[in-house]
Amino acid sequence: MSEEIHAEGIVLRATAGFFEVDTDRGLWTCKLRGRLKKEKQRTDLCVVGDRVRVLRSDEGLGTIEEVLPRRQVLSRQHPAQARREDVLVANLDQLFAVFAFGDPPLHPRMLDRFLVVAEHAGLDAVIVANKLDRESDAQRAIFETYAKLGYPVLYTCAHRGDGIASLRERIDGHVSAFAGASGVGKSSLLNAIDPDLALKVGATSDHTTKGRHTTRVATLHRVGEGYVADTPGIRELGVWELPDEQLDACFVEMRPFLGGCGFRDCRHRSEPDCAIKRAVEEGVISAERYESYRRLLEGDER
Ligand SMILES: Nc1nc2c(ncn2[C@@H]2O[C@H](COP(=O)(O)OP(=O)(O)OP(=O)(O)O)[C@@H](O)[C@H]2O)c(=O)[nH]1
Ligand SMILES: [Mg+2]
Ligand SMILES: [Zn+2]
Repeated sequence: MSEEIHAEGIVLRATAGFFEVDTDRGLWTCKLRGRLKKEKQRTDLCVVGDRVRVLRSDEGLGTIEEVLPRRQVLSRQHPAQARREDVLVANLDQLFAVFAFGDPPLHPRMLDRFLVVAEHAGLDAVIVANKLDRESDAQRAIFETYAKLGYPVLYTCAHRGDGIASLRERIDGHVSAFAGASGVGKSSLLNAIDPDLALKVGATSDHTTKGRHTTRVATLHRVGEGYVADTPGIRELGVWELPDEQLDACFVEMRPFLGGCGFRDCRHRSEPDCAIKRAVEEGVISAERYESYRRLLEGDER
């Protein structure tokens, strides 16, 4: 006697045509319904983060009957085809930009890049300052400048447990991505919240493998009451598709000055009567942040 069970869930993992779906009835392995597959020959038909309706009979494989509309997607340019993009993860609402005291070095330019990605993608950005046990005044001063811009900054120590409860609180109820250089402690932080995750720590910090581009697939982890994407290639994410004229608005402190320049299409480089450059000269906008803006505009870091 075969019983059919309907459920709704979220795709945690997608590999070779199989999808791991976290449903209200448990974790199911599913395939896409044939009709869905035929609709379009696309690889982004169903991706990690998608909300789906699934059907399962007995203990067998589930079938994804329907992919619900996406609220948001984070994509990256396909390395081989400049005009194609891969959807990496759908329905994110939060980006954690994870940095550390001590090692690896804190690059404000990289932090600004993550913040621009988040602003452009409409994600809430949260800055995590990990390895609090190695705190230095100079680095704390850098993090504090971002707190002053209005970004939440969480000071954490994955080893001692500082800030882990607040981090968990921010994760609950959201679908988030963790972005940050290798070695900042992303996996350590997630393990500190939920030791059952048992994520590998210190595994990829081997610098000899750094140049090799392993195209891992994005995976969502259930963490606390939320989901966190372990997102490969976040460095390549998002900014490439950002038109020049939208870049200034991705810097929160520039927003009040937009529209105040002499030229309507001012890019705030060397144009006369530029409200942004004036604000930089007056110290209202930091020279560091302006430098990040310039570099992203010139495409050096896009
Ligand atoms: N001192 C100190 N070390 C930490 C802390 N958190 C993590 N580490 C160490 O930092 C190293 C890297 O931690 P991971 O959690 O693997 O870092 P990751 O960001 O996941 O790195 P990738 O997976 O390579 O991107 C490990 O040796 C951790 O033990 C911390 O709060 N304080
Ligand atoms: Mg890791
Ligand atoms: Zn201007």
